[in-house]
Amino acid sequence: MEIKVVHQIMEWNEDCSDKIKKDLREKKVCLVNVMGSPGAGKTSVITSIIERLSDRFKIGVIEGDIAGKIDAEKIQSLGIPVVQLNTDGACHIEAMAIDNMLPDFDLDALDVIFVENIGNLVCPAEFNIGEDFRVALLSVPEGDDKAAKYPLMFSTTDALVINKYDMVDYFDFDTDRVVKDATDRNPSVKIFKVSNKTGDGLDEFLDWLGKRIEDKISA
Ligand SMILES: Nc1nc2c(ncn2[C@@H]2O[C@H](COP(=O)(O)OP(=O)(O)O)[C@@H](O)[C@H]2O)c(=O)[nH]1
Ligand SMILES: [Mg+2]
Ligand SMILES: [Zn+2]
Repeated sequence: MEIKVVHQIMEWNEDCSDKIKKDLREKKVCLVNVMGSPGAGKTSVITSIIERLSDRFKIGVIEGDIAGKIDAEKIQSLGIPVVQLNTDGACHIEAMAIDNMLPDFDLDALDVIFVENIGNLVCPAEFNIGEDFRVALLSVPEGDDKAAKYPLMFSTTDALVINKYDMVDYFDFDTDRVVKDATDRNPSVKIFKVSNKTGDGLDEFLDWLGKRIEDKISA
């Protein structure tokens, strides 16, 4: 007789992710999962979002890091409610951690929570954390082969931000290749070329992001 195999952790994670979605829908709060390599610019892009969208949306942030609270301190200095999640070695965030952290926020006073996931192009993409949508970052210095090498990250994201585009002339970075690799697997992905240093490309990205948040909290 065949032995039954149950994938406990993933199923548990999915249940918890669904619960978070339900809880946040009731509170009309949108959750955005921001992913990418260490140094891709996740904190920088969240900072740009706060600077440009906080007159329109009430924003909260969950900062995921293996250790420390460097990024949470940056966000707090902008006057934004933030909670730091330390995974103490774990390389991704699971839904249960988010569920445990939500009571730390006044959800009635928020429109959107951005979660900065652990810097990693692999397993964060495997775990839903109750997000309404995903934003994946790939920065120019990481190289143009990453969408092909880490397919799950780029095939499950709603938006791909190609960050540090101010550096594109200094690297052999074939943007068309990234766009092709990402869209072959994920035809509906929105791709933005952005520089958080110069601000180029941010308007297009923030237009899209603002509409997605608006749709979610007015639904
Ligand atoms: N040149 C350039 N540097 C950037 C850009 N975005 C972020 N950085 C720099 O990249 C480094 C890592 O950024 P950070 O936001 O901390 O990345 P994270 O680890 O993904 O959160 C920092 O030194 C940023 O100043 C960009 O668009 N252009
Ligand atoms: Mg960071
Ligand atoms: Zn992991």
